[in-house]
Amino acid sequence: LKQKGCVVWITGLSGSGKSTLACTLGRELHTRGKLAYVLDGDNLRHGLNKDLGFAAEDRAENIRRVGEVAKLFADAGLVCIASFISPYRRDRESCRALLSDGSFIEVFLNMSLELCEARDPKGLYKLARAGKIKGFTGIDDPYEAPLNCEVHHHGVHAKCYHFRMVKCALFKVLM
Ligand code: GGZ
Repeated sequence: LKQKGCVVWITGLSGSGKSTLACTLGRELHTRGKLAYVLDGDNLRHGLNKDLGFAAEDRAENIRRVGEVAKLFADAGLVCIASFISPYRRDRESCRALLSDGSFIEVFLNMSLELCEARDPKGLYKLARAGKIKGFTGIDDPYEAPLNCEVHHHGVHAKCYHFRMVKCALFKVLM
């Protein structure tokens, strides 16, 4: 196996399209013969991280564990695509520090809160506005945007931007 592993780290608000992009990217890589694996809330927060909630220290621990697992996948030669809100800059930087230079590709889906809230695919923003979910990212919990990410995408609407994003990310992955 001659594949060099890396981590593609997708960050952004809830509803910014992280999971869709992660999934598309994973499929694109498979068609190109690259081994890839997606880590997201669905396979982490229901298993390894099911003891964690959304308080700041829980999110930090969530991201710390994800970073360590992503590093293991990268060591094994896979492209590990991690799709988490990961709202705190410091936590993302700690994950970056686990990887060698060039092996951590941070992708920021910069979709405005207004658009994410308008989409509200799971109705969570509505619940957060009604005070039924406390500490929701973007509403009453902060999101710290990356300062130096490898890929920065200004989202307008979720459907049509993925291809360009995927190609951009892929280019860096395949270099
Ligand atoms: C943010 C929350 C919260 C709170 C539940 N804040 O749109 P989703 O549903 O599928 O994505 C969100 C997911 C976030 O999990 P992460 O592991 O990515 O978060 S973090 O990186 O901050 O640890 C949302 C749902 O969980 N969710 N409560 N309070 N998102």
